[in-house]
Amino acid sequence: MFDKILIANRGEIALRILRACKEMGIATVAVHSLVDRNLKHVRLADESVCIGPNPSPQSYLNVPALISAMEITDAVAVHPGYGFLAENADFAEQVQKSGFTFIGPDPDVIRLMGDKVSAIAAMKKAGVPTVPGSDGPLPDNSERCMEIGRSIGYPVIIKAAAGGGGRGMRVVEKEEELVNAIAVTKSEAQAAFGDGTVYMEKFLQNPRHVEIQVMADGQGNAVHLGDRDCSLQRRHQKVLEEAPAPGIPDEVREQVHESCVQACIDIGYRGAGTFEFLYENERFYFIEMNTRIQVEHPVTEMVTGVDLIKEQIRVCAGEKLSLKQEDIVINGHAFECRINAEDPQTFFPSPGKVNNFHMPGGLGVRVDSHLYSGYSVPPNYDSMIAKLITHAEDRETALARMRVALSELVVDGIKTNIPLQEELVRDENFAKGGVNIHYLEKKLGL
Ligand code: MV4
Repeated sequence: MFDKILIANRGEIALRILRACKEMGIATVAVHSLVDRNLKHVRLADESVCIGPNPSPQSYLNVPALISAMEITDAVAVHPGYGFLAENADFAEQVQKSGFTFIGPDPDVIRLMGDKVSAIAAMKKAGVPTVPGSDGPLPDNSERCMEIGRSIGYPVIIKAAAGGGGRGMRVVEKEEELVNAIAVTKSEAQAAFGDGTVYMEKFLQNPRHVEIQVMADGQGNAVHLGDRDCSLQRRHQKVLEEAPAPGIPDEVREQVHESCVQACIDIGYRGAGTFEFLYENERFYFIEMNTRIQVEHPVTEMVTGVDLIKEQIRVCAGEKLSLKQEDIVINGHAFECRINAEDPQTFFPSPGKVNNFHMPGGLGVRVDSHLYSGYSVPPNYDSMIAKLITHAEDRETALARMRVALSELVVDGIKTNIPLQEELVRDENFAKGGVNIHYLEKKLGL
């Protein structure tokens, strides 16, 4: 096992990783920007290194500073968390070339999944259901593109191969708009990602966002840990997630789970991963794979009882998967409310000092947060300040538990989205289960 891990992240996920390391008896190095010197995990880590000024490009994205920090502290592995460098294949490669271990899949696998065209091809080959589409980059030929569009049927969506997470895509309603839409998406993709490759898919009008959690050891063993529904989102930012995804027929669910496990084995996957699907009319359609631990991983931990961060560390240290598929049982239901420092009406970030912080508690209540009374939320980073998670024997009870937990939560001094979350956990349609990806934006009148 690793002697010492450097945590290349901040906030709640850095604290989450720190806790896993401590449980495993692994020494920890926290790295932080200037403004982050008082973060909770920095105080609790065995060692800490200031890696640069506040802007992320000069600190949390500063690869030479991170590698230097590993060298001077004798850390042997780096956990990237989510965001920042978590899915940067060049960073993973630099880490390896410097003689350290990147806690994640091989750089080549990150690269394969980072290019959505190659990711979809790999998934299709492994038997994962995909969206009807161009099955490759669009050619530089208008006639051929129009033929592809006609064979798929309108509406279609043009996506950048280097995009993902909602960046670099455009819906096309009819053939007359196709050629222009391709040209615009291409030039935007070239400017944003330095890669103008685009592909085409059938545009699904009212899908849900359902994702499958996997864990693999890169030695031929892989398991799935069930699914999550993350349909409640605004501008591609998830707001409230749950596990398992409600109302999916057992056969449909089992088939897609198995296809994800097979795909992990096919591509030699190692670590934690998430297969993102659109789900519509009882069918799954693969769209992207995330090669990192995700924000919403706690709902899966609550219903499976598996510590995903510890397992991720174990398999990336070269151990065989400690889990067998038959030992993974989905127990009850879990919700996660993302608590953001933002105006609940305008969604504008609201940094500043938290005068008072009161955490909810009780059976089946979990709070993943780096907050404490007196902490100042800096303006430089993501506005998420806490994740409130509830777990119970069934969906209704877990949702009732969330209503109680939210009513106990106090974050004083800054604006937060707690009022929005209070409204969502009382929404009748959400309570029924299975709202689609447009539900929240429609409710908000966007
Ligand atoms: C789609 C789609 C409909 N049809 N692809 C947006 C984020 C990126 N991961 C993929 N996205 C979408 N791809 C096809 N063929 C609709 C979306 C989409 C979406 C997906 C998941 C969660 C929220 C979303 C919000 C708007 C659009």
